[in-house]
Amino acid sequence: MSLPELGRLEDLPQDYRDALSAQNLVPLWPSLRAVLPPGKPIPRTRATAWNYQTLRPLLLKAGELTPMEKAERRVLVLANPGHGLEKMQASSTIYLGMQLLLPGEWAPAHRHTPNAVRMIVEGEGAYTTVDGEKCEMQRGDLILTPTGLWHEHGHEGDKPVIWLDVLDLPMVYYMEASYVTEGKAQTISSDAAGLAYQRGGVVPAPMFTRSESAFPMLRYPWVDVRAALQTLARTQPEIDAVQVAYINPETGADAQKILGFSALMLRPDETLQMPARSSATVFHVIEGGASVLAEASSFALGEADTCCIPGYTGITLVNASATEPAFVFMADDAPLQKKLGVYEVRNA
Ligand code: GTQ
Repeated sequence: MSLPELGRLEDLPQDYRDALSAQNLVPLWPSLRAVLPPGKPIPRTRATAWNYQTLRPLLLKAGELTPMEKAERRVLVLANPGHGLEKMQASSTIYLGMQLLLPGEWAPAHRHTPNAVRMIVEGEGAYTTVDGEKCEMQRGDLILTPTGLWHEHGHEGDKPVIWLDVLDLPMVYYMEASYVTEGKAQTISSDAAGLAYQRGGVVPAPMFTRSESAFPMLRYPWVDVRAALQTLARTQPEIDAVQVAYINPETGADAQKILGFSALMLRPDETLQMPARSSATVFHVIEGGASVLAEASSFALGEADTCCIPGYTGITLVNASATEPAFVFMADDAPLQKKLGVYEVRNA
């Protein structure tokens, strides 16, 4: 059923419009259909892909052009043209950046209100210290930098290290709650506190006491996540999707409060139809190749390529190989939408 057409701003006498403006008043009806479109939102977020082999030399060039002291964080932001590049957002809530650290460099300690995670893309020997815990960075590892925790990055290896930053910065910035505090180098208190969580089904419980830390596990090593996916594929071949969620092992809740993270194994030759969900989704290929098809868009992603698909869009993923699995990291804003009561899944 089509909705009745509403009056336009131009239909109103100019002196009346001026009188409204002078009092900081705005008539709703000319804009009502824009803010409450029928049936489904009109996203600003455009389906967009970023090719790693194209952005990599540009990021390495930034390493020549801009020393660490002039960057603090040497990052090229994966910006969605639908929002305007200067907004530095991949979707309405998600920020993506590729960060470069060269051998011997140090990105100084700070803490901020937005939550971050790092997905390590290439290189060896770098580490990030989060709340005193030294987390080594290896390909495919996910490292949390939750809101308010001190963090700094260092590099003891001999080749460039690159990782993907995923932050809820656009959301926290929109709330006018985004700020940073600079700090001194942290004293490392542990380099393995999270290791005690790496066996499913058991958690540390000294003297029958469980951790009350809001973020008990900061590093999710890729070797373990990959092994979990392969075990799932082997033991439950009938499963709809070989997918695992990154969670807080103490509570079982999402690893962070605003953005959600998961890893998916596409079996050889697999085509996976994902229902339209209200949340926007980011895909980043850890290993292999995958095509992402979403309405009129289609991206053939290779290793380390990244794309963002707006919400309310059905998505089909296709493994490009008939013989090898593909491994894909995903980020979305479903935890936020669920907390706010606006999360939806629309089955075709
Ligand atoms: O590494 O702390 O991509 O503070 C953007 C803001 C990374 C970081 C980003 C940040 C960081």
